[in-house]
Amino acid sequence: MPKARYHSQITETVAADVWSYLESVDVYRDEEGSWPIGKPLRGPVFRAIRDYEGLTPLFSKTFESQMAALADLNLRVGEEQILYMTFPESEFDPRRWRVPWAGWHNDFTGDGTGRTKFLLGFVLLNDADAGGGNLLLLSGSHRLKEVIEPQHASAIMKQLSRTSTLLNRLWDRREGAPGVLVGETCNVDGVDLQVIEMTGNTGDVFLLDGSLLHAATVNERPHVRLAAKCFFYVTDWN
Ligand SMILES: O=C(O)CCC(=O)C(=O)O
Repeated sequence: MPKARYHSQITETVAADVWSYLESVDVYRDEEGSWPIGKPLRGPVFRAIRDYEGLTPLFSKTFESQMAALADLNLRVGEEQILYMTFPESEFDPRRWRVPWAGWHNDFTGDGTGRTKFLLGFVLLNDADAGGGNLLLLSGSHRLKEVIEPQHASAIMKQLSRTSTLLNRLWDRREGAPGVLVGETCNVDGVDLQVIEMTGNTGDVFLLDGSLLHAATVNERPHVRLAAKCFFYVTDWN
């Protein structure tokens, strides 16, 4: 997973803009009582805000060319830019922390070729500690034949759960145990896999294959988590 650091002045400006935008829906940075905990932020929207235009300064042409250099691919930044906010829900306990089975998905369903069609670019807009409502991902999963096949994530997970004890535990329908599994590795059909939590510092940038399996997690830290995502099309894919 290539990783880079974004200029903090820009991320801080965007984060400040996010907070002033939230004032229009009565959510205030310094008033925890106003934070929407476990309920939609606006209409049916909780966590992901798709029509917020304040991300434009992040996903510029400069960003596009920097990411292209990092991935060594010709890229074009997509129209969809999403802001993810995760408000605190409970106190952090790594043994108790769970991710629902149903939360796992990939943004791009394979088309049988195994060639990347689009990438996901994430920028952290504040520091992201473990258990702070970050993205959890199964690195390497985009290389698995089950993922390359054009099938829904639930079918992929059902097949993969049978191939490894780690994946069977990760996707245990009864409880799941992601907290203790972060960092764990396994190998399926010669592909190295690792459960990774997208932790880091303000401005960190992550570039992911769009077919990688990932899941949103609950925020058990006392601060709000802010991250932005955009899609990149790989333009020399054919
Ligand atoms: O980072 C998040 O909070 C969720 C991201 C996600 O589920 C996605 O990118 O599809």
